[in-house]
Amino acid sequence: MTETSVLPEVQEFVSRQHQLYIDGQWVEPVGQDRLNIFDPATGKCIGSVPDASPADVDRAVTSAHRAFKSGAWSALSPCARERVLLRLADLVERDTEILAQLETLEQGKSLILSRILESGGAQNWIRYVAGLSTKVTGQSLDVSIPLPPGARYTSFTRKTPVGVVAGIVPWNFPLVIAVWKVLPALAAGCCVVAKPAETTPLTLLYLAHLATEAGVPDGVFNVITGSGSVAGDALVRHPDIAKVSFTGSTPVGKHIAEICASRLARVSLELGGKNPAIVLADADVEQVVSGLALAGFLNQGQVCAACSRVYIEAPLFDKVAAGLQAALSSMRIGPGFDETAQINPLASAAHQRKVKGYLQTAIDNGAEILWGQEVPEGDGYYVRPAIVLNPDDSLPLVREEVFGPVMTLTRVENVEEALSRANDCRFGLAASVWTSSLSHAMDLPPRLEAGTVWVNSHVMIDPNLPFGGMKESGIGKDFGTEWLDAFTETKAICIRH
Ligand code: TAP
Repeated sequence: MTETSVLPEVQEFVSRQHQLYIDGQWVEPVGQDRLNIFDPATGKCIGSVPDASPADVDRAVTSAHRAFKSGAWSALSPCARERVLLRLADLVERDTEILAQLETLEQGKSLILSRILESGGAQNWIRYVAGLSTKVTGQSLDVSIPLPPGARYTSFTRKTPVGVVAGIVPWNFPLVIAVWKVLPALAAGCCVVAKPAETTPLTLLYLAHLATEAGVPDGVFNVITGSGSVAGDALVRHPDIAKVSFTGSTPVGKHIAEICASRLARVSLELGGKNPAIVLADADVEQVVSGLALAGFLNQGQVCAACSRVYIEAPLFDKVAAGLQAALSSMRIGPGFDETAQINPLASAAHQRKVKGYLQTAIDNGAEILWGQEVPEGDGYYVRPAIVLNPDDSLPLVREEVFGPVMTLTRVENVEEALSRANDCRFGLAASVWTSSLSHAMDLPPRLEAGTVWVNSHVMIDPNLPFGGMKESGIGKDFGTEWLDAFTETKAICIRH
């Protein structure tokens, strides 16, 4: 095993006495409570951040509200906003290795993945979103208003920023999802208070340092660290929050939706998934095996769009199962800083317990399981990856989001059986179809109940491809040009002349 050394800048940042980022300043929280951060590869405490109280949340929202009302950001020209955000992307690029290492230290994922999808992905998404600043457009509308007789009207719509946005971030991709929650709001002219997950706050705090350097005005972007049940809840309930942009689990998303409904605050919810793949008898087995091994075990399956259920037409079942077993056996397990390891620890001890619990229930029910390599000795949050063969559909790991390195393979007799079992699920985030037939590639995606459907691929996302769930996987879309709609109000203006 050869582990990449942690940069001195990363060590220094991790060990800082972190504060809250409010009104462009680093400020002490009202209380003394702190949240410890653990290295998932060792289980050791590596630092801490403030556990913000409702009073801290109020300070942050008040600062964002004041900045919004002042027009310091929303009244800047679109080009000026775009310039600041592009500068932020350049700074993320400058510090890309620091951000990648911070991510691996606090979240556990492979450093290679952190470089490509977190610090690399953040740059791409920030640049895409920066460009949206100059694409906020309304429409010109012809109207037929009959009164008073002879009156003429010119009508158009304008998109105006919705106000102060709460951006709430999960722990599976802490940096790039923070970018998804914060940056489009800024592009639309809103001000933001962001909250990271309590186990993975470091990269969002680092992004706040870069935002100051990029020239984001004071109060426009604030970060509070703290628990979901106290700081997150106070943020969502704050009367000056006009919009909540949330990525996380379905139960918390439903709870947030109820709070927002009580005062009609706007809300976008990017929630959990239980994403199926349908493998048809005419699929290319090699492509299926390499594609699904990545889609199921990338980031240890802690991916909202991960493929967790595979329905395979009978003639290919044994070949695909054997191929996936071989792929799994070849995946080395080790810490994220060991660049030769493909499977790394899960993000937290609590999550490790949860995933092991799903597997134990499957074992207790006699499920047939193909295992990956043994996990290393020690206190890291590792879970041995597993493929469960033909599980009973009533097992919790078939019906619920496991969010771990666990995939089920189920033999089906035909396309219709595959479709009906794939759709028999309360989630509807993503799905894939594996086939060499053009007609299946065209016919099946519209019949799958999922916000994104890939053909001969799975889990591939892009800033220009709208992404979001159907059913209990959420409300609203991230990405694409319609992203701006989530952070703007459409105002109709009608001028009589
Ligand atoms: P959650 O437990 O739902 O937590 C997400 C965020 O919400 C965290 O910052 C959490 O803070 C906060 N939170 C918890 N309770 C809250 C409350 N009552 N009010 C306000 N905020 C609250 O999700 P997670 O376990 O971090 O993330 C994994 C989930 O995210 C999975 O279900 C996954 O599918 C989903 N996800 C979805 C997508 C998309 S795009 N659909 C992308 C990534 C992840 P604490 O950390 O302090 O609890």
